[in-house]
Amino acid sequence: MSTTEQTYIMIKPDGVQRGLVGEIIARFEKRGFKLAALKMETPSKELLEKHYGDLADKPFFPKLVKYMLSGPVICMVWEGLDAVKTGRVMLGATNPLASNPGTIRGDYALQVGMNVCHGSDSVENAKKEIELWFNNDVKQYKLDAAQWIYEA
Ligand code: IDP
Ligand code: MG
Repeated sequence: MSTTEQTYIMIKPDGVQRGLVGEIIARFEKRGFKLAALKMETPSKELLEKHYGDLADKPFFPKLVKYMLSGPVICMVWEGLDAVKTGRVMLGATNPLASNPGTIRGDYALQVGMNVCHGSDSVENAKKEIELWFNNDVKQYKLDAAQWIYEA
């Protein structure tokens, strides 16, 4: 059981513009995850093309990059038990119309090209994304509440 798994979560430009930053952070905090890194960033085209490199040959790729360049984003690393998979569950399905209510996309979005947030899809990709966006500069500290989140 790893309570130190980390995931890269990003609030996309629409999430920032729509005032969802606090709400999204609150959901991860309240769930019990530990905030390990946080910044606002206006990413370059090159950075975004690297981040979404696996999708480079998709027809929607240019539109995706344009969307992600449309304003600042919030970059975060959240840490805790099963953080990658649980983060994805909290985000909801890629297409918001297929996302359950109670998920971020299921509560706040309607279209795939405006789906508010990003979350790593595997531990391996989380590692790559944390290196890409934070150069691995994540904080290490003890979350005192952990004793009330994790069983002894
Ligand atoms: P994910 O964000 O749920 O991991 P991916 O398949 O990795 O989904 O796609 C990355 C992002 O590209 C999506 O979050 C969405 O913003 C955008 N995207 C994915 N599929 C489409 C599409 O069919 N049309 C437009 N944008 C898309
Ligand atoms: Mg993805």
